[in-house]
Amino acid sequence: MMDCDPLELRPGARVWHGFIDRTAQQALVEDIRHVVEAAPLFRPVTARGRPMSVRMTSAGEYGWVSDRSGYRYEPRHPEGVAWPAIPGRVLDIWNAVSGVDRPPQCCLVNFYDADAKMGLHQDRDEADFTMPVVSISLGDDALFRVGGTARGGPTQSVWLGSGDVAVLSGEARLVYHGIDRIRPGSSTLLPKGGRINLTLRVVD
Ligand code: MD3
Ligand code: FE
Repeated sequence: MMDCDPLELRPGARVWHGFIDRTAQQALVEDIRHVVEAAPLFRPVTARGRPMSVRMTSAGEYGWVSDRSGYRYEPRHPEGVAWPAIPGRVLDIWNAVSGVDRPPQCCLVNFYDADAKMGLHQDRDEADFTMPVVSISLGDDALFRVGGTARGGPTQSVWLGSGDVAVLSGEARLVYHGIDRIRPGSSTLLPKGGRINLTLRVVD
C-alpha cells in the first residue's frame, strides 16, 4: 500500500490516487472472485421496478439489496446464503484510511460494465453518520461526481482509476455522489474489462 497525501475535494471527501499497487490490486480481484463465487452478482431493481445498470453483491455481516419492496441492508443474499466474510486485504485498507476503530459491517461489490452508471444519491441507509464510507476502485476508470448535501447544487467531477481509494466522512458523509460513466478499455486489470468498486460501511 502506498503512503501518499490525499486530494481533498471538499472537507471530508478525500481521494488517494494510486493507493494500491498493481500486485495488491490483482490480489484484491482474486479475493472478489471468491466473494462472487459464494454470493453471485445480481442486478438490483429499484422500488419502481427499474433494473439498475450496476450488478452487485456484498461481503460482511450485511449486504445491500434493492427490490420492489425498497432498498435496505439484509443479512442474506437474495438466494438465501449468508454473505461471505470481508476479505482481510480489504479490511487492511479500511484500517489504513477510515480513521475509526469499528470494523466495516458491509463491503458492497459494485460491478460496472461499459454502459453502467450510478445516478446521484446519498448513502443514508446506515444508522451512524459519524462512521465514514470507504471506496476502492479496481479496473476501468470512472467519472465520479460529487455535490453538496442538498440536491441540485454545484458538483465537481474526478476520474477514479484502478487502485484509487476514496473516503467520505465528517461533513461530506451525506453529500450527493454518483458515477456518470466509465472509460471502457482504460485498464488491463480485469481480463474482460469493466470496473469493480468496493464500498465499505458500518451499518448499525
Ligand atoms: C469519491 N458507489 O455504492 S463509491 C455506492 O463507485 C456508490 O460504485 C460509487 O456510491 C461507485 O453507494 C461511488 C463512493 C465514494 C465515496 C467517497 C468518495 C466515492 C468517492 C470520496 C471522494 C471521491
Ligand atoms: Fe453511494
